[in-house]
Amino acid sequence: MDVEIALRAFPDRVEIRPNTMTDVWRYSAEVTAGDSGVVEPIEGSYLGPTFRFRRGQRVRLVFDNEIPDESIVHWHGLDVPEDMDGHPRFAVPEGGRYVYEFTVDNRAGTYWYHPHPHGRTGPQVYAGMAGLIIITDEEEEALTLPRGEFDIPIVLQDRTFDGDELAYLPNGMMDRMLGFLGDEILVNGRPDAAFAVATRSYRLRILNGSNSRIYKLAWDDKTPMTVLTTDGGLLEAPVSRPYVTLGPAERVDIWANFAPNEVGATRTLVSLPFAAPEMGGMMGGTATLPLGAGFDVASFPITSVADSTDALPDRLSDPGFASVDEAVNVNSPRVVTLAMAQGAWTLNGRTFQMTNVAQDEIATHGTTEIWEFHNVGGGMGGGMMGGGMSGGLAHPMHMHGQQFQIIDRSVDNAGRASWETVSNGYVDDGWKDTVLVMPGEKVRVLRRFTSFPGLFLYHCHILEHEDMGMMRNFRIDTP
Ligand SMILES: [Cu+2]
Repeated sequence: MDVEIALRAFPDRVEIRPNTMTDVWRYSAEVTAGDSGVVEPIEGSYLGPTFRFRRGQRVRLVFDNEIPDESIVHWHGLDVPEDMDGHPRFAVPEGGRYVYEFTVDNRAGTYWYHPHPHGRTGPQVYAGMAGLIIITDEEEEALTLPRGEFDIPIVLQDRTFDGDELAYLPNGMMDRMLGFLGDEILVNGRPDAAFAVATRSYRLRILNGSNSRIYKLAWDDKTPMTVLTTDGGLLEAPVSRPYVTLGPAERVDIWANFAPNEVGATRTLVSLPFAAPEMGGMMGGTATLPLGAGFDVASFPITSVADSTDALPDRLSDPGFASVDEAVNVNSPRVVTLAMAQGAWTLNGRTFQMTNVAQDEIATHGTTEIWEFHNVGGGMGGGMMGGGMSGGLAHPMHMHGQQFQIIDRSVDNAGRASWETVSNGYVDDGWKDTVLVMPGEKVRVLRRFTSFPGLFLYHCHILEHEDMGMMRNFRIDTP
Protein backbone atom coordinates (compact mmCIF):
# COMPACT_ATOMS: atom_id res chain seq x y z
CA MET A 1 0.00 0.00 0.00
CA ASP A 2 1.46 3.39 -0.97
CA VAL A 3 -0.86 5.42 1.19
CA GLU A 4 -3.36 4.72 3.96
CA ILE A 5 -6.11 7.15 4.86
CA ALA A 6 -8.58 7.24 7.74
CA LEU A 7 -11.81 8.76 6.35
CA ARG A 8 -14.70 9.73 8.64
CA ALA A 9 -18.20 10.97 8.00
CA PHE A 10 -19.58 12.81 11.02
CA PRO A 11 -22.02 15.55 12.11
CA ASP A 12 -20.37 18.93 12.59
CA ARG A 13 -21.14 22.62 12.85
CA VAL A 14 -19.36 24.94 10.42
CA GLU A 15 -19.47 28.58 9.36
CA ILE A 16 -21.04 28.63 5.90
CA ARG A 17 -22.41 32.15 6.09
CA PRO A 18 -20.45 34.80 8.07
CA ASN A 19 -20.93 34.71 11.84
CA THR A 20 -23.43 31.88 11.61
CA MET A 21 -22.88 28.26 12.55
CA THR A 22 -24.75 25.64 10.54
CA ASP A 23 -25.26 21.92 11.16
CA VAL A 24 -23.70 19.73 8.46
CA TRP A 25 -22.59 16.17 7.85
CA ARG A 26 -19.11 16.12 6.43
CA TYR A 27 -16.01 14.08 5.69
CA SER A 28 -12.59 14.47 7.24
CA ALA A 29 -9.49 12.46 6.43
CA GLU A 30 -6.06 11.81 7.83
CA VAL A 31 -3.11 10.06 6.25
CA THR A 32 -2.07 7.22 8.57
CA ALA A 33 0.75 5.88 6.39
CA GLY A 34 2.56 7.21 3.33
CA ASP A 35 2.66 10.65 1.72
CA SER A 36 0.76 13.16 3.90
CA GLY A 37 0.36 15.45 0.88
CA VAL A 38 -2.32 13.14 -0.48
CA VAL A 39 -4.95 14.76 1.77
CA GLU A 40 -5.49 18.49 1.35
CA PRO A 41 -8.25 20.14 3.40
CA ILE A 42 -10.27 22.96 1.82
CA GLU A 43 -10.00 25.69 4.45
CA GLY A 44 -13.24 26.99 5.90
CA SER A 45 -15.45 24.58 3.99
CA TYR A 46 -17.80 21.77 4.90
CA LEU A 47 -16.46 19.94 1.84
CA GLY A 48 -14.33 16.92 2.47
CA PRO A 49 -10.59 17.28 1.92
CA THR A 50 -9.26 17.00 -1.61
CA PHE A 51 -7.47 13.72 -2.33
CA ARG A 52 -4.43 14.23 -4.56
CA PHE A 53 -3.65 10.87 -6.07
CA ARG A 54 -1.10 9.85 -8.66
CA ARG A 55 -2.00 7.31 -11.34
CA GLY A 56 -0.63 3.93 -10.30
CA GLN A 57 -0.82 4.69 -6.59
CA ARG A 58 -2.12 1.90 -4.39
CA VAL A 59 -4.43 3.31 -1.70
CA ARG A 60 -6.28 2.03 1.35
CA LEU A 61 -9.12 4.12 2.74
CA VAL A 62 -10.70 3.08 6.03
CA PHE A 63 -14.15 4.65 6.10
CA ASP A 64 -15.81 5.13 9.49
CA ASN A 65 -19.47 6.08 9.34
CA GLU A 66 -20.31 8.31 12.31
CA ILE A 67 -23.47 9.92 10.94
CA PRO A 68 -26.87 8.73 12.23
CA ASP A 69 -27.72 7.11 8.92
CA GLU A 70 -26.36 4.29 6.78
CA SER A 71 -23.76 5.32 4.23
CA ILE A 72 -21.07 4.18 1.80
CA VAL A 73 -18.56 6.13 -0.31
CA HIS A 74 -18.47 6.18 -4.11
CA TRP A 75 -15.33 7.37 -5.95
CA HIS A 76 -17.08 9.11 -8.82
CA GLY A 77 -15.35 8.49 -12.13
CA LEU A 78 -12.76 6.05 -10.80
CA ASP A 79 -12.37 2.63 -12.32
CA VAL A 80 -12.24 0.27 -9.33
CA PRO A 81 -13.44 -3.29 -8.55
CA GLU A 82 -17.16 -3.78 -7.83
CA ASP A 83 -16.73 -4.13 -4.06
CA MET A 84 -14.63 -0.94 -3.93
CA ASP A 85 -17.11 1.20 -5.86
CA GLY A 86 -19.52 2.20 -3.08
CA HIS A 87 -22.51 0.23 -4.33
CA PRO A 88 -25.47 0.69 -1.94
CA ARG A 89 -25.48 -3.05 -1.17
CA PHE A 90 -22.30 -2.37 0.84
CA ALA A 91 -23.75 0.50 2.92
CA VAL A 92 -22.75 0.39 6.59
CA PRO A 93 -24.86 1.63 9.52
CA GLU A 94 -23.88 4.34 12.01
CA GLY A 95 -20.77 3.07 13.74
CA GLY A 96 -19.92 0.85 10.80
CA ARG A 97 -16.67 0.65 8.87
CA TYR A 98 -15.85 -0.16 5.25
CA VAL A 99 -12.30 -0.71 4.05
CA TYR A 100 -11.38 0.25 0.51
CA GLU A 101 -8.24 -0.86 -1.27
CA PHE A 102 -7.62 -0.06 -4.89
CA THR A 103 -5.07 1.11 -7.40
CA VAL A 104 -5.68 4.54 -8.87
CA ASP A 105 -5.79 3.88 -12.59
CA ASN A 106 -7.50 6.94 -14.05
CA ARG A 107 -6.17 9.65 -16.33
CA ALA A 108 -5.04 13.01 -14.92
CA GLY A 109 -8.08 15.11 -14.14
CA THR A 110 -10.76 16.07 -11.65
CA TYR A 111 -12.94 13.43 -10.01
CA TRP A 112 -14.93 13.42 -6.78
CA TYR A 113 -16.32 11.31 -3.95
CA HIS A 114 -19.74 11.29 -2.32
CA PRO A 115 -22.13 8.93 -0.50
CA HIS A 116 -24.17 6.31 -2.35
CA PRO A 117 -26.64 4.59 0.04
CA HIS A 118 -29.91 3.82 -1.68
CA GLY A 119 -32.58 6.45 -1.11
CA ARG A 120 -30.30 8.62 1.01
CA THR A 121 -27.70 10.03 -1.39
CA GLY A 122 -29.56 13.33 -1.95
CA PRO A 123 -29.88 14.32 1.71
CA GLN A 124 -26.33 13.21 2.57
CA VAL A 125 -24.64 15.10 -0.27
CA TYR A 126 -26.85 18.07 0.53
CA ALA A 127 -25.79 17.98 4.19
CA GLY A 128 -22.17 18.42 3.08
CA MET A 129 -20.75 15.00 2.21
CA ALA A 130 -18.63 15.45 -0.92
CA GLY A 131 -15.03 16.14 -1.87
CA LEU A 132 -12.70 16.32 -4.84
CA ILE A 133 -10.22 13.75 -6.12
CA ILE A 134 -7.42 15.22 -8.23
CA ILE A 135 -5.35 12.73 -10.21
CA THR A 136 -2.02 13.46 -11.84
CA ASP A 137 0.02 11.32 -14.21
CA GLU A 138 3.25 11.50 -16.20
CA GLU A 139 1.56 12.79 -19.31
CA GLU A 140 0.15 15.78 -17.44
CA GLU A 141 3.35 16.47 -15.52
CA ALA A 142 5.17 17.04 -18.82
CA LEU A 143 2.78 19.93 -19.62
CA THR A 144 3.16 23.56 -18.52
CA LEU A 145 -0.29 23.83 -16.94
CA PRO A 146 -0.91 26.20 -14.00
CA ARG A 147 -0.03 24.49 -10.72
CA GLY A 148 -0.13 25.12 -6.98
CA GLU A 149 -1.88 28.37 -6.07
CA PHE A 150 -2.77 28.84 -9.76
CA ASP A 151 -4.83 25.63 -9.78
CA ILE A 152 -8.16 26.42 -8.08
CA PRO A 153 -11.01 24.03 -7.25
CA ILE A 154 -14.51 25.41 -7.85
CA VAL A 155 -17.23 23.16 -6.43
CA LEU A 156 -20.70 24.45 -7.34
CA GLN A 157 -23.65 23.69 -5.08
CA ASP A 158 -26.96 25.37 -4.43
CA ARG A 159 -28.46 25.53 -0.98
CA THR A 160 -31.49 26.93 0.79
CA PHE A 161 -31.27 28.19 4.35
CA ASP A 162 -34.04 28.13 6.90
CA GLY A 163 -32.71 30.51 9.55
CA ASP A 164 -29.18 29.34 10.29
CA GLU A 165 -29.73 25.79 9.09
CA LEU A 166 -29.72 24.10 5.71
CA ALA A 167 -33.20 23.30 4.49
CA TYR A 168 -33.65 20.23 2.33
CA LEU A 169 -37.27 20.05 1.44
CA PRO A 170 -37.95 17.72 -1.43
CA ASN A 171 -40.68 16.28 0.71
CA GLY A 172 -43.50 16.97 -1.63
CA MET A 173 -43.84 14.68 -4.61
CA MET A 174 -43.38 17.72 -6.85
CA ASP A 175 -39.97 18.70 -5.45
CA ARG A 176 -38.77 15.13 -5.68
CA MET A 177 -39.99 14.77 -9.24
CA LEU A 178 -38.35 18.04 -10.29
CA GLY A 179 -35.20 17.67 -8.21
CA PHE A 180 -34.10 19.96 -5.41
CA LEU A 181 -33.13 23.53 -6.37
CA GLY A 182 -31.54 25.77 -3.71
CA ASP A 183 -31.93 29.54 -3.79
CA GLU A 184 -28.30 30.40 -3.02
CA ILE A 185 -25.13 29.40 -4.92
CA LEU A 186 -22.21 28.19 -2.82
CA VAL A 187 -18.69 27.77 -4.19
CA ASN A 188 -16.47 25.43 -2.17
CA GLY A 189 -19.09 25.60 0.55
CA ARG A 190 -19.14 29.40 0.88
CA PRO A 191 -21.44 32.15 -0.44
CA ASP A 192 -20.29 35.19 -2.44
CA ALA A 193 -17.21 33.48 -3.85
CA ALA A 194 -14.31 35.75 -4.82
CA PHE A 195 -10.84 34.62 -5.89
CA ALA A 196 -8.10 37.27 -5.99
CA VAL A 197 -5.95 36.56 -9.04
CA ALA A 198 -2.83 37.90 -10.76
CA THR A 199 -2.40 38.79 -14.44
CA ARG A 200 -1.61 35.24 -15.57
CA SER A 201 -3.23 31.96 -16.50
CA TYR A 202 -5.09 29.72 -14.02
CA ARG A 203 -6.59 26.26 -14.06
CA LEU A 204 -10.11 26.24 -12.62
CA ARG A 205 -11.36 22.77 -11.72
CA ILE A 206 -15.12 23.04 -11.85
CA LEU A 207 -17.38 20.36 -10.37
CA ASN A 208 -21.14 20.61 -10.49
CA GLY A 209 -21.72 19.13 -7.05
CA SER A 210 -25.36 20.23 -6.94
CA ASN A 211 -28.17 17.77 -6.35
CA SER A 212 -30.15 18.87 -9.39
CA ARG A 213 -29.13 22.23 -10.86
CA ILE A 214 -27.70 22.57 -14.39
CA TYR A 215 -25.22 25.42 -14.98
CA LYS A 216 -24.51 27.33 -18.20
CA LEU A 217 -21.11 28.73 -17.32
CA ALA A 218 -19.58 31.73 -19.07
CA TRP A 219 -17.38 34.78 -18.53
CA ASP A 220 -19.28 38.02 -18.06
CA ASP A 221 -16.95 39.79 -20.55
CA LYS A 222 -17.77 37.16 -23.21
CA THR A 223 -14.27 35.69 -23.25
CA PRO A 224 -14.77 32.15 -24.60
CA MET A 225 -14.45 29.27 -22.16
CA THR A 226 -11.24 27.31 -22.83
CA VAL A 227 -11.70 23.72 -21.69
CA LEU A 228 -8.79 21.44 -20.71
CA THR A 229 -10.57 18.39 -19.32
CA THR A 230 -13.89 16.60 -19.13
CA ASP A 231 -14.98 14.00 -16.56
CA GLY A 232 -12.29 11.49 -17.55
CA GLY A 233 -9.34 13.87 -17.70
CA LEU A 234 -7.31 15.82 -20.22
CA LEU A 235 -8.69 16.37 -23.71
CA GLU A 236 -6.50 15.69 -26.70
CA ALA A 237 -6.28 19.46 -27.19
CA PRO A 238 -7.98 22.47 -25.57
CA VAL A 239 -11.42 23.34 -26.96
CA SER A 240 -13.27 26.62 -26.87
CA ARG A 241 -16.97 27.16 -26.18
CA PRO A 242 -19.08 30.33 -25.83
CA TYR A 243 -20.34 28.77 -22.58
CA VAL A 244 -20.09 25.36 -20.91
CA THR A 245 -23.20 23.38 -19.98
CA LEU A 246 -22.54 21.39 -16.83
CA GLY A 247 -25.11 18.92 -15.48
CA PRO A 248 -24.98 17.50 -11.96
CA ALA A 249 -21.77 15.47 -11.33
CA GLU A 250 -20.05 16.65 -14.52
CA ARG A 251 -16.62 18.31 -14.37
CA VAL A 252 -14.57 20.57 -16.61
CA ASP A 253 -11.19 22.14 -15.97
CA ILE A 254 -11.07 25.60 -17.51
CA TRP A 255 -7.94 27.47 -18.57
CA ALA A 256 -8.58 31.04 -17.44
CA ASN A 257 -6.20 33.72 -18.64
CA PHE A 258 -6.21 36.99 -16.70
CA ALA A 259 -3.03 38.27 -18.42
CA PRO A 260 -4.97 40.74 -20.62
CA ASN A 261 -6.74 42.21 -17.57
CA GLU A 262 -5.76 45.34 -15.65
CA VAL A 263 -5.10 45.27 -11.94
CA GLY A 264 -8.24 46.63 -10.30
CA ALA A 265 -10.58 45.01 -12.82
CA THR A 266 -12.85 42.07 -12.00
CA ARG A 267 -14.05 39.24 -14.17
CA THR A 268 -17.08 37.24 -13.13
CA LEU A 269 -17.94 33.64 -13.86
CA VAL A 270 -21.68 33.56 -14.42
CA SER A 271 -24.39 31.04 -15.18
CA LEU A 272 -26.39 32.30 -18.16
CA PRO A 273 -30.15 31.93 -18.42
CA PHE A 274 -31.48 29.08 -20.54
CA ALA A 275 -34.87 27.68 -21.45
CA ALA A 276 -35.26 25.11 -18.72
CA PRO A 277 -37.08 21.94 -19.63
CA GLU A 278 -40.62 22.21 -18.39
CA MET A 279 -43.09 19.76 -17.06
CA GLY A 280 -46.45 20.82 -18.27
CA GLY A 281 -48.04 23.47 -16.13
CA MET A 282 -46.06 22.69 -13.02
CA MET A 283 -42.63 24.07 -13.67
CA GLY A 284 -40.65 25.61 -10.90
CA GLY A 285 -41.93 23.75 -7.90
CA THR A 286 -41.07 25.80 -4.85
CA ALA A 287 -37.70 27.08 -6.11
CA THR A 288 -37.06 30.80 -5.75
CA LEU A 289 -34.03 30.46 -8.06
CA PRO A 290 -35.62 28.31 -10.76
CA LEU A 291 -33.75 26.07 -13.16
CA GLY A 292 -32.63 28.19 -16.12
CA ALA A 293 -32.37 31.44 -14.16
CA GLY A 294 -29.14 33.42 -14.59
CA PHE A 295 -26.86 34.32 -11.68
CA ASP A 296 -23.28 35.16 -10.74
CA VAL A 297 -21.13 32.19 -9.70
CA ALA A 298 -17.80 33.68 -8.61
CA SER A 299 -15.84 36.89 -9.07
CA PHE A 300 -12.15 37.11 -9.93
CA PRO A 301 -10.76 40.50 -8.86
CA ILE A 302 -7.38 41.05 -10.51
CA THR A 303 -5.22 42.27 -7.64
CA SER A 304 -1.60 41.89 -8.73
CA VAL A 305 0.78 41.77 -11.68
CA ALA A 306 2.28 38.34 -12.31
CA ASP A 307 5.96 38.05 -13.19
CA SER A 308 5.36 34.91 -15.23
CA THR A 309 2.56 32.88 -16.74
CA ASP A 310 1.95 29.47 -18.28
CA ALA A 311 1.12 29.36 -21.97
CA LEU A 312 -1.78 27.22 -23.15
CA PRO A 313 -0.38 23.99 -24.63
CA ASP A 314 -1.52 23.15 -28.17
CA ARG A 315 -1.83 19.50 -27.33
CA LEU A 316 -2.74 18.00 -23.96
CA SER A 317 -2.87 14.23 -24.11
CA ASP A 318 -3.39 11.05 -26.06
CA PRO A 319 -6.91 10.03 -24.99
CA GLY A 320 -6.58 6.48 -26.35
CA PHE A 321 -10.13 6.49 -27.64
CA ALA A 322 -11.96 3.39 -28.75
CA SER A 323 -13.37 3.16 -32.27
CA VAL A 324 -17.07 2.66 -33.00
CA ASP A 325 -16.04 -0.36 -35.13
CA GLU A 326 -14.96 -2.12 -31.94
CA ALA A 327 -18.53 -2.21 -30.66
CA VAL A 328 -20.19 -5.62 -30.70
CA ASN A 329 -23.58 -3.95 -31.25
CA VAL A 330 -22.82 -1.34 -33.91
CA ASN A 331 -26.18 -1.86 -35.59
CA SER A 332 -28.28 -2.47 -32.50
CA PRO A 333 -27.34 -0.10 -29.69
CA ARG A 334 -28.44 -0.99 -26.18
CA VAL A 335 -31.27 1.50 -25.67
CA VAL A 336 -32.00 2.98 -22.25
CA THR A 337 -35.25 4.91 -22.24
CA LEU A 338 -35.56 7.65 -19.63
CA ALA A 339 -39.19 8.22 -18.80
CA MET A 340 -41.83 8.71 -16.18
CA ALA A 341 -43.96 5.64 -15.57
CA GLN A 342 -46.49 4.98 -12.83
CA GLY A 343 -45.45 8.16 -11.04
CA ALA A 344 -41.73 7.33 -10.93
CA TRP A 345 -38.70 8.13 -13.04
CA THR A 346 -37.58 4.94 -14.72
CA LEU A 347 -34.87 3.39 -16.90
CA ASN A 348 -36.56 1.19 -19.50
CA GLY A 349 -39.66 1.26 -17.30
CA ARG A 350 -37.82 -0.13 -14.28
CA THR A 351 -36.69 1.27 -10.96
CA PHE A 352 -33.82 0.19 -8.74
CA GLN A 353 -33.56 -3.29 -7.27
CA MET A 354 -30.60 -3.77 -4.96
CA THR A 355 -28.97 -6.76 -6.63
CA ASN A 356 -31.16 -7.60 -9.63
CA VAL A 357 -30.21 -7.12 -13.25
CA ALA A 358 -32.46 -7.68 -16.24
CA GLN A 359 -31.37 -9.75 -19.24
CA ASP A 360 -30.76 -6.56 -21.19
CA GLU A 361 -28.44 -5.21 -18.49
CA ILE A 362 -25.69 -7.80 -18.86
CA ALA A 363 -22.53 -7.06 -20.85
CA THR A 364 -19.67 -9.40 -21.66
CA HIS A 365 -16.27 -8.65 -20.22
CA GLY A 366 -13.72 -7.78 -22.88
CA THR A 367 -16.23 -6.18 -25.25
CA THR A 368 -17.12 -2.64 -26.30
CA GLU A 369 -20.75 -1.55 -26.69
CA ILE A 370 -22.86 1.35 -27.86
CA TRP A 371 -25.49 2.51 -25.38
CA GLU A 372 -28.17 4.95 -26.40
CA PHE A 373 -29.76 7.09 -23.69
CA HIS A 374 -33.12 8.27 -24.98
CA ASN A 375 -34.95 10.87 -22.95
CA VAL A 376 -38.45 10.58 -24.35
CA GLY A 377 -39.46 13.80 -22.59
CA GLY A 378 -43.18 13.70 -22.32
CA GLY A 379 -43.38 14.71 -18.67
CA MET A 380 -45.49 12.87 -16.19
CA GLY A 381 -47.54 9.96 -17.29
CA GLY A 382 -50.03 7.90 -15.40
CA GLY A 383 -52.32 10.85 -14.78
CA MET A 384 -50.70 11.37 -11.41
CA MET A 385 -50.25 15.09 -11.85
CA GLY A 386 -53.17 15.70 -14.12
CA GLY A 387 -53.21 15.69 -17.88
CA GLY A 388 -51.65 17.77 -20.58
CA MET A 389 -48.03 17.27 -19.60
CA SER A 390 -45.36 18.09 -22.08
CA GLY A 391 -41.63 18.55 -22.09
CA GLY A 392 -40.08 16.45 -19.39
CA LEU A 393 -36.84 17.01 -17.52
CA ALA A 394 -33.14 16.73 -18.30
CA HIS A 395 -31.41 13.66 -16.83
CA PRO A 396 -27.63 13.54 -16.32
CA MET A 397 -26.85 9.85 -16.85
CA HIS A 398 -23.89 8.41 -14.95
CA MET A 399 -22.26 5.02 -15.57
CA HIS A 400 -20.00 3.54 -12.93
CA GLY A 401 -16.70 1.93 -13.87
CA GLN A 402 -14.84 2.81 -17.03
CA GLN A 403 -15.28 6.18 -18.71
CA PHE A 404 -17.16 6.34 -22.01
CA GLN A 405 -17.07 8.45 -25.18
CA ILE A 406 -19.96 10.37 -26.66
CA ILE A 407 -20.53 9.31 -30.27
CA ASP A 408 -23.36 11.65 -31.24
CA ARG A 409 -26.59 13.31 -30.18
CA SER A 410 -29.92 14.12 -31.76
CA VAL A 411 -33.06 15.80 -30.53
CA ASP A 412 -36.71 15.62 -31.51
CA ASN A 413 -38.78 18.60 -32.53
CA ALA A 414 -40.61 18.92 -29.23
CA GLY A 415 -37.33 19.23 -27.33
CA ARG A 416 -35.39 21.33 -29.82
CA ALA A 417 -36.17 24.85 -28.57
CA SER A 418 -34.98 24.15 -25.04
CA TRP A 419 -32.05 22.03 -26.28
CA GLU A 420 -30.72 24.84 -28.46
CA THR A 421 -30.26 27.09 -25.43
CA VAL A 422 -27.70 24.69 -23.90
CA SER A 423 -26.28 22.49 -26.68
CA ASN A 424 -23.45 24.82 -27.77
CA GLY A 425 -22.03 24.30 -24.30
CA TYR A 426 -21.70 20.51 -24.48
CA VAL A 427 -18.10 19.32 -24.32
CA ASP A 428 -18.29 15.87 -25.90
CA ASP A 429 -14.65 15.74 -26.97
CA GLY A 430 -13.24 13.76 -24.05
CA TRP A 431 -13.82 10.82 -21.74
CA LYS A 432 -17.06 11.08 -19.77
CA ASP A 433 -18.74 9.32 -16.87
CA THR A 434 -21.86 11.49 -16.82
CA VAL A 435 -23.76 12.88 -19.78
CA LEU A 436 -26.63 15.35 -19.73
CA VAL A 437 -29.60 14.09 -21.74
CA MET A 438 -32.15 16.80 -22.42
CA PRO A 439 -35.85 16.08 -23.06
CA GLY A 440 -36.32 14.64 -26.51
CA GLU A 441 -32.60 13.98 -26.84
CA LYS A 442 -30.85 10.74 -27.81
CA VAL A 443 -27.20 10.39 -26.87
CA ARG A 444 -25.13 7.47 -28.15
CA VAL A 445 -22.08 6.56 -26.09
CA LEU A 446 -19.28 4.07 -26.64
CA ARG A 447 -18.28 2.11 -23.57
CA ARG A 448 -15.59 -0.49 -23.04
CA PHE A 449 -16.21 -3.33 -20.58
CA THR A 450 -12.59 -4.38 -20.42
CA SER A 451 -11.67 -3.52 -16.85
CA PHE A 452 -13.36 -5.10 -13.79
CA PRO A 453 -16.21 -7.59 -14.13
CA GLY A 454 -19.12 -7.54 -11.67
CA LEU A 455 -22.19 -5.59 -10.63
CA PHE A 456 -22.12 -1.82 -11.22
CA LEU A 457 -24.61 1.03 -11.35
CA TYR A 458 -25.97 3.35 -13.98
CA HIS A 459 -28.35 6.08 -12.91
CA CYS A 460 -29.61 9.60 -13.21
CA HIS A 461 -27.41 11.97 -11.18
CA ILE A 462 -30.25 14.25 -10.19
CA LEU A 463 -29.98 12.92 -6.68
CA GLU A 464 -33.71 13.08 -5.98
CA HIS A 465 -34.33 10.99 -9.10
CA GLU A 466 -31.60 8.51 -8.11
CA ASP A 467 -33.03 8.23 -4.60
CA MET A 468 -36.48 7.58 -6.04
CA GLY A 469 -35.07 4.66 -7.99
CA MET A 470 -33.95 6.09 -11.36
CA MET A 471 -31.02 3.74 -11.03
CA ARG A 472 -30.27 0.20 -12.15
CA ASN A 473 -27.48 -2.34 -11.96
CA PHE A 474 -25.64 -3.62 -14.98
CA ARG A 475 -23.47 -6.68 -14.77
CA ILE A 476 -20.25 -7.42 -16.60
CA ASP A 477 -19.92 -11.19 -16.99
CA THR A 478 -16.68 -12.92 -17.87
CA PRO A 479 -17.26 -15.04 -20.98
CU1 LIG B 1 -33.20 12.32 -13.63
